[in-house]
Amino acid sequence: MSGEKTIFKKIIDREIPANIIYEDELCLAFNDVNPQAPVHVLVIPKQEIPSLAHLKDSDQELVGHLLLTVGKLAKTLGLDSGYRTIVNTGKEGGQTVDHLHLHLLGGRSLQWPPG
Ligand code: DGP
Repeated sequence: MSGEKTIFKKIIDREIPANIIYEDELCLAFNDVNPQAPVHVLVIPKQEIPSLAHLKDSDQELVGHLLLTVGKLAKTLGLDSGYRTIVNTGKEGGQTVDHLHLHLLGGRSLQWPPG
């Protein structure tokens, strides 16, 4: 990829700080800087993939790993009453950082539909 690093790539490279709660060879999870719920974690691949729309068939295992990681983190964080997982994609989807990320929100009763 060309151009300037995204803020999430800078977090991966430890160029800017983040409250990292989990890391493995494929992904990183850290607290959202602007939490929308008592628990608001972002799970991101270390690989630079701009959005869900950029995923390829060959990313199947990685995507499964990201989703499984969300579920495991939810358990670890004690979200036994439920939680929400969101992937905003593109401008109208509300995506503001061009690095694929899964939001994990919980710790309060969440409303539906979103805005
Ligand atoms: P989205 O709107 O789906 O692209 O969500 C991007 C999220 O990233 C948003 O909830 C705020 C969060 N965010 C943006 N910049 C930073 C940062 O520098 N650090 C952390 N921890 N989160 C950030």
